Amino acid sequence: MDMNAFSLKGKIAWITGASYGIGFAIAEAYAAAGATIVFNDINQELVDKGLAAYKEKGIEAHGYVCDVTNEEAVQALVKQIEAEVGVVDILVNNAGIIRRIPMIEMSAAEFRKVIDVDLNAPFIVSKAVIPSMIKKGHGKIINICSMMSELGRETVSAYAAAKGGLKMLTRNICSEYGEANIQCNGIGPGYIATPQTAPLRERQADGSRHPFDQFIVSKTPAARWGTPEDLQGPAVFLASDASNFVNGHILYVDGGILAYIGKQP
Ligand code: NAP
Ligand code: GCO
Repeated sequence: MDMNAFSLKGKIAWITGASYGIGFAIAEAYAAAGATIVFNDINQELVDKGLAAYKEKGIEAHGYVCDVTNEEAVQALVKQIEAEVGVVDILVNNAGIIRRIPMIEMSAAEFRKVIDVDLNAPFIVSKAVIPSMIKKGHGKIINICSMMSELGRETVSAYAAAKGGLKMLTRNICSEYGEANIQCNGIGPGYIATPQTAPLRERQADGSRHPFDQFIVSKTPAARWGTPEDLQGPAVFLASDASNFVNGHILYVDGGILAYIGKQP
């Protein structure tokens, strides 16, 4: 096998919401594999923070302010990226939010907001890049899904609904555009230590570990939280020619959570 199939040399990769966290780690890996990095985030402060962090790693990233829920802004940004950098070969729909609120206390507006960022935005951004991918003859779209694409738990009804929907959007993009040589796959991260999950790992007043932290470690065969770096290898694989016949698949990177019924108390 030609190991260059794993290379991303000459490719342009756009990772949404990638100033820090999982998106940043994926972008870092893509740059190491040879790709040119484009990212956006919701405000200038985050983009500047991201640009500085990429620079520190020796990566010349192209950073833009763009709210991925705003279709007009996304369409304009795609035109700008194509003019300033080139046609996007690899899109990672990473930007996401969570609201942990019991369902009967959650307003419809809060529910809609989560669906808007975590499900409608991947539709909006994918729709904006697919026409140029078709013209170019290839494209890779990677949607960042979740354990909640498969499982439920208290307080995350909107997030689970969105990430479950994102799994099916992934399969539908594969179904509609596979013939155009576009591969659309998902990555389902397990519990990853990032600012998004920091409240679930906060130390208790007495210095002991958060009960949810203990619960996740006991529920994960790997017996630890994941790190953003754990997602790098799978993300490079799904962006590279090495995965050209992998389509509509959700690759769970969860230390084994979905395989495991849990420890007997
Ligand atoms: P994060 O630390 O919260 O980063 C997400 C980024 O997206 C932030 O920079 C955020 O900006 C940005 N963003 C939010 N709304 C946006 C919008 N409308 N337009 C543009 N950017 C926007 O999250 P993460 O933990 O790295 O997670 C990244 C992705 O992985 C998310 O889709 C998340 O659901 C998913 N995921 C995370 C875990 C985990 O355990 N951490 C597990 C499974 C899946 P702000 O800082 O302003 O919010
Ligand atoms: C939660 C978590 C999750 C994770 C992740 C799991 O409150 O249960 O925040 O939903 O972030 O998406 O894969």
